[in-house]
Amino acid sequence: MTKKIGVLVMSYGTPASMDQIEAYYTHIRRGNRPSEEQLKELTDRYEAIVGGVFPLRANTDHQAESLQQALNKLSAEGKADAEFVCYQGLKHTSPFIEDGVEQMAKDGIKEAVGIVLAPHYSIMSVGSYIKRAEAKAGELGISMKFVKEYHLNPSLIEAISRKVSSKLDLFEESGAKRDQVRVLFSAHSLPARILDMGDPYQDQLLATSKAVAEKLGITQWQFTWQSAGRTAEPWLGPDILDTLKSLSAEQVEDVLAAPVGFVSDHLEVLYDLDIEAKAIAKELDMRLERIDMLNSDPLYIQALCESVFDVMEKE
Ligand code: FEC
Repeated sequence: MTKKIGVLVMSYGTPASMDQIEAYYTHIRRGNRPSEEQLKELTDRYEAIVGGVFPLRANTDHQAESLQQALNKLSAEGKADAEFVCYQGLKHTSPFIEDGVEQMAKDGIKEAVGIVLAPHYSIMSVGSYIKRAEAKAGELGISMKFVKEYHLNPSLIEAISRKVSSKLDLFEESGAKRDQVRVLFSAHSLPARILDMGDPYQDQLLATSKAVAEKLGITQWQFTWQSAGRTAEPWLGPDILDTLKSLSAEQVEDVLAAPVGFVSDHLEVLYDLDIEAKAIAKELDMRLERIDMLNSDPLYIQALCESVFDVMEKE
């Protein structure tokens, strides 16, 4: 009988409906309920992007289904002697990471691989997903391996490069010079103290950005942060809104945002970039476009498959 390998596909998670926003936000805040004002602000942001639909949920569902299909196709072609079953484990909402591991145990899975739908490792992001999954798997006797990062996987770099290139084409078609478009790679900011901890997050993001820029021969690029939390401690900067102001002062007119730290359409892209950053760009009389997100792009799914097989082959 072919053995079954569980694949725990971990992602940030999004509320299931508007009335779940408070519980979701409370979980992000480690059990502290948000004030009425904070809750209203977040609810307004969700309403502004999609009027009550949460795109991250459908995207994660589709990514997990596509990954399962692709892994089993490769397995049937001889890449492995196993049947892969994907389980979702979300960071801040149901099914939680622990629920995903528990479901694997109920289904009799003894061996599993965990992968996060975020290519760059930080102890505060991917590290925390892995810690939770590892603890639950240990408790339930599942042997688990984890993909820690895949920020330089060639299929990932190719997938992002194609997205960047097709938006540069769009600038060109409307008369802008390709090499005068400033490409702004971005990712979710984290508290600046991660740098003192020797965290690889910033270096990995810069490495992805550099690899894409080199592949496409882009010289006019820089990296900036976005979506910083509203807490008293300093977060990594500069923030994209400040970067746009600096670029305007440099007389840059055409900007392409490439949020390489994210893989799906969701709030931090559809609101923070498409609404908030675009409003600032408009005030500055600047054209700001954004690359399409990877979502279930076959090359991204290939990058996930390759990362799963790589980690399985490691002792
Ligand atoms: O579409 C959606 O519903 C969810 C979009 C979403 C994604 C996402 C990814 C990351 N986050 C990361 C770090 C932090 C830290 C805090 C924090 C707070 C929030 C809040 C919302 C939110 N995040 Fe998020 N994040 C998304 C959404 N995030 C909503 C709460 C309100 C706000 O501040 O805007 C601060 C928590 C704290 O108070 O301690 C830190 C990182 C990622 C990318 C990696 C990953 O996907 O795991 C890092 C998507």
